[in-house]
Amino acid sequence: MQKVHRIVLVDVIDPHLHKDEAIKNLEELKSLVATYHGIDIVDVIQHRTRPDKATFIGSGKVEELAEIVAGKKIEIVVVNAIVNPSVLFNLTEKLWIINPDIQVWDRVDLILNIFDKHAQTLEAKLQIEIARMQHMGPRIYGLGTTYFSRQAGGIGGRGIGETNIELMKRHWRDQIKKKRDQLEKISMQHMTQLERRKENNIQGISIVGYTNAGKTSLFNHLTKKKKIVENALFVTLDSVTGKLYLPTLKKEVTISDTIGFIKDLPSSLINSFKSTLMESIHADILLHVIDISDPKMDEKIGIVEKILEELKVKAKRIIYVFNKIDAFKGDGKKKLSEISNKYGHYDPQFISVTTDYGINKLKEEIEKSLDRTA
Ligand SMILES: Nc1nc2c(ncn2[C@@H]2O[C@H](COP(=O)(O)OP(=O)(O)OP(=O)(O)O)[C@@H](O)[C@H]2O)c(=O)[nH]1
Ligand SMILES: [Mg+2]
Repeated sequence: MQKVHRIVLVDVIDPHLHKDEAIKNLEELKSLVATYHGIDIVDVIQHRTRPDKATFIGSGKVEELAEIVAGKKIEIVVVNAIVNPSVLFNLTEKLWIINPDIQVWDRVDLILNIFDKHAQTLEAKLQIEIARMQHMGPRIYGLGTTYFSRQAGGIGGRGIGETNIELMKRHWRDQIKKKRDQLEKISMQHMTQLERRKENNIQGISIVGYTNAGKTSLFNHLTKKKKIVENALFVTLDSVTGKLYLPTLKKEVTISDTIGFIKDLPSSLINSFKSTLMESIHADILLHVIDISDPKMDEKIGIVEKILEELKVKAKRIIYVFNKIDAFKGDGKKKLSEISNKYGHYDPQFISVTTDYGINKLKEEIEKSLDRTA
């Protein structure tokens, strides 16, 4: 049995927002916590126009948080934002007295820790280590600055503290460079493979989309592979390529499944995953898989579109694949017309991997697209 972590979620919300709405906003963070095998014991939500500069929540709320940490044996505090490293440090300092092992994370820390648990290949592991080092670096220098300036103050000079921080930074940079060089070698192998396929005129399709949309389910269905599918976030971290035979075109193409996207991914994290995402960046066609039963569908489409733009994908065509239509509840006609208005130029397809609905039509659409882009 995996250890279950006792977690408190901390959020600051607009004073005008209703409590129910605030809780809804925390839903994705709660799914992330569950994926990490955590139990969200309590939520500490504060209404204020903007987060406190030093501790995210105000000092009264910090007291409340400290009592919860003590009373409920909390191990991890997760702040629902990406915050300045000093904020996490200040909060940790206030909670240390209660639990010397307390960890205070932001959203990115939580995501990185999930990645860490799910990573299987050397490539994924290296990418996570680099992302983690980049994310943690400033926090450690921050800690160093506080620590060393106190120390230096005590012995009457600033020089020692600064030199030590410089040394630490240099060591950190060297470590990151070593990992980058290792990753570069793996990326080069990918690139060579891709180029070989191009030379042999083998076209490539790549499945992308928000996490938990059903990408791996679709990939398994099309390739008859058995990659892990789970109702959790970031189940897939690596890129896997399979083959798809297209009967009308009488040819085989490659199809790849990869890591899902989520909101608030810092660019540095996306950049570290470029090696895994290489198949998607260079694919001829992208299948953007979307969970049509998700109330936040439009927002999530927007987030994926933005990340694809950041990645500078070269695909000649993007097909929007609306999955899970079996689970859609509501006015279907209205939804269809909204989709065709908003996303009509992406040849929307409607499928359910679970019931097999629309899969043949999707394959025909893929054939048409490939025929045009060949
Ligand atoms: N109702 C319904 N559920 C589906 C359908 N397709 C996939 N799912 C479920 O959606 C969940 C996520 O599926 P995955 O295929 O793992 O999703 P993913 O996009 O690969 O997720 P990550 O790799 O974690 O980003 C699983 O519980 C699937 O069983 C569908 O057509 N209908
Ligand atoms: Mg997956």
